[in-house]
Amino acid sequence: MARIDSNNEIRKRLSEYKPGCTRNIQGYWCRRVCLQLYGLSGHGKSSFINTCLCVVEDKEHEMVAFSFETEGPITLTRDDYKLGGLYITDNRGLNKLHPEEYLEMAAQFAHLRCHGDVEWENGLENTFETLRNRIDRCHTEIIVPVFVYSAKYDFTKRRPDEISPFIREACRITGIFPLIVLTHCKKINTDMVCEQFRELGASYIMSIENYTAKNPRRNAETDTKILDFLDVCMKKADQAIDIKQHENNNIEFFNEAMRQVKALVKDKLKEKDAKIQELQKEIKIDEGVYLIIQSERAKLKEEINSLKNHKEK
Ligand SMILES: Nc1nc2c(ncn2[C@@H]2O[C@H](COP(=O)(O)OP(=O)(O)O)[C@@H](O)[C@H]2O)c(=O)[nH]1
Ligand SMILES: [Mg+2]
Repeated sequence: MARIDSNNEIRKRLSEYKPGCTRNIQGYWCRRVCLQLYGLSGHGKSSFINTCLCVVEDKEHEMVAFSFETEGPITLTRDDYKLGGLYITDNRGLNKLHPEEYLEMAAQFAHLRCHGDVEWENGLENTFETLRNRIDRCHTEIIVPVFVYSAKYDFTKRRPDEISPFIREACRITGIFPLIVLTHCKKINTDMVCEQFRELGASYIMSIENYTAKNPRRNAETDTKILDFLDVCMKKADQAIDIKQHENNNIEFFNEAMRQVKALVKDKLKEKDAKIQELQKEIKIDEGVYLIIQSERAKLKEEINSLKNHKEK
């Protein structure tokens, strides 16, 4: 009974939540707190959103954010969902924890991505326009990074090294150490995975079994975990709002923006170099043909001259 009261208390706090309110610092710069989920594709990000939505709204499970059984990335758009006064965003899943995904992740955490289409605009002009339009976000939004990892996947020797930069970078950009959500935990002992994440520096790790189409029935344990998690998110966000009010967010924004532009320019230069090499090859071929024609012409000339001489004799 006490727990139900406490769950309803958290639901009420969530519905009334305004950035900064848990520290009595409302009216400050931040107008929006967004929990940004990230992690490998198929690890349960969309399902986690659906789980949070039905728990916060205290209703039956529904597939609001699309979730599929698949190997490839399915979430191609970044959509916001409201959890009371918080927002939660479903990002495109990472595929292989490759460096190019690392750059994309950094852009998302640095307020550089619009919602909707995930693809980075092509062309420098569009990129600059996007940056100009996004600058206001770094003054009005706090991002709480949430790393989602399925406990059914082995945390092999390589995994911590692969994941570590994604955790550290999200922390550096947002100022908040990512909260870890372990999914698929029903039949799995998560002690080892938790330990590995702790070694990477995580202090908040939650293990849950998402509500899904196959497992839609809500239970008190999962509901409580989700609400406790969201309670922690409100507190972490307000702590960051408090700290960041004295910081100049422009510098972080521009540093990240410049890093993105540099990467884009480097890519474009690579493309141009490849094209130049291709054209040079074609020119060489043309030069070869020209030399053959010249030599054939010279031979013909010689033959004509010798014929002429022969005739004159
Ligand atoms: N058993 C179980 N299945 C899950 C859990 N979370 C997600 N799934 C399933 O895993 C698949 C991929 O989940 P999805 O939420 O689309 O992953 P995303 O790519 O990270 O958004 C779907 O078939 C889900 O139903 C969980 O905690 N337990
Ligand atoms: Mg998804």
